[in-house]
Amino acid sequence: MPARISLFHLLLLTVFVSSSSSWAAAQVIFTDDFTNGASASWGNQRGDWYVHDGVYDTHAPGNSPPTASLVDIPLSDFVIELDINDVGDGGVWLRTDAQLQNGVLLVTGGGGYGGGNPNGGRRFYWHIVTNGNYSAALNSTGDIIQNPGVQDIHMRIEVIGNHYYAFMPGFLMPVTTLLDSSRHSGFAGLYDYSIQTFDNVVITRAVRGDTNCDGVVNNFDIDPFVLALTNPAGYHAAFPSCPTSNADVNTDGVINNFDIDPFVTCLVNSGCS
Ligand SMILES: [Ca+2]
Ligand SMILES: [Ca+2]
Ligand SMILES: [Ca+2]
Ligand SMILES: [Ca+2]
Repeated sequence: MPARISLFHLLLLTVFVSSSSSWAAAQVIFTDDFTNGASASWGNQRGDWYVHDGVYDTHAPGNSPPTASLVDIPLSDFVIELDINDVGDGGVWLRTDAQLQNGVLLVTGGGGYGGGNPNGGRRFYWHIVTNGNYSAALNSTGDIIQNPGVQDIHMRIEVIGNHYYAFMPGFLMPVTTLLDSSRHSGFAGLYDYSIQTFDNVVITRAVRGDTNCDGVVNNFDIDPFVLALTNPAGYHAAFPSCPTSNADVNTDGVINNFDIDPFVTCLVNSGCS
């Protein structure tokens, strides 16, 4: 079995690869808890964003066009985590251009406005924005927000390769995913069309192959990689702030034996190309 041979190669690598063990901080590149106003990195492109009570909100929520405040850091593969309080209609911009004409928009608390209440949405889905035009709602969940307009949620969105994953605590699998090859980089930000507010935004740069999230790819990543491959829940417990997609080295959306050979290639090259 080729996969077993490759695992054997991994074991050999643990013996033969000499590693420079440089500890780097996890690749967190942006945080804001809005304790002292909003970071100067927020662009406040649409909606008149402001901070009150330690959270980020709009004076002018809207969806035509959707409001936006983007973090001015270009991103390709990354994870954004955030708290959404009183979740209603709103969402998270991903890999959008600065003009908001091309990008991906994850809608949180969607599906409510059809009932006339932007605070009543219970679903998550995606839009792909192309030259200012919005796709239909893609890959919608069912009604998974139990108390829209009231409930506070935590979200973790992973963006790697052509794959977008939206996670919520309490769900083992992503609540919804998107496969799209139209965008490779861009900005991340927030969208608000309801009473919901945002807090505790953390953006982490994803590094393929860096399965222990110390910022480098070396043989200290071998054991975590094998753990991610064989025991995803155990991996997430051991490295809770690490993008699980770092182990999806061939970026096909799943972590399996087909990631082993690409991972070995990344190891011997001290990083993935
Ligand atoms: Ca806060
Ligand atoms: Ca709001
Ligand atoms: Ca590492
Ligand atoms: Ca894979």
